[in-house]
Amino acid sequence: MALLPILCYPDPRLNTVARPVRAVDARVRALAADMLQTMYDAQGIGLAATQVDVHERVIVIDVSDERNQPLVLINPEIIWASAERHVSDEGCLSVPGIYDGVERAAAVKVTALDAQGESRTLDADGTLAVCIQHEMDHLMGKVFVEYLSPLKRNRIRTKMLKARREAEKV
Ligand code: K2U
Ligand code: ZN
Repeated sequence: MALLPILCYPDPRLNTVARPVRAVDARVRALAADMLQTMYDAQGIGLAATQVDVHERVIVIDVSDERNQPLVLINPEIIWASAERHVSDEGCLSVPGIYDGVERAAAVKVTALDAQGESRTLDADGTLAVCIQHEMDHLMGKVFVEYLSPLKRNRIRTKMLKARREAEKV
């Protein structure tokens, strides 16, 4: 397995729309394993393939306290979302250090293929529902800062670009 570099906002590659996975094979399973290792290493609870510059519909998630219940969602589709919506504080491994409120459906029903290529249906609420919607946005090329005001988004963009310049100096 390998740690994969995570793209940082405002990298334009984060705005790429991911294509469906054609076959759940050894390559896709290796990608999911590398994504899980990368997510755990970064103390995240989710990661989309888009964030590691692989533009295929693969998401990994682990919302367990023990960090031992990994979910691999391949070609995920939300087939139902509750009318009830909640605002929760979100962060993103591609926008380090930035957290802000985002409104999303309180609960979702998702179908996806698992790492063995089997079709699964998942009912999610709470943090899992938020994470799934956050990661599915990534697969559509959307970063959570796009839900914020233009003023907030521009301040975040400036901060991220400054941090990138500082890192390049080292
Ligand atoms: O897409 C990601 O970067 C993964 C997010 C998933 C997530 C975001 C908001 C709400 C629920 C889940 C992060 O792994 S979770 C929060 C976080 C952000 C930065 C650094 C560490 C953890
Ligand atoms: Zn994210």
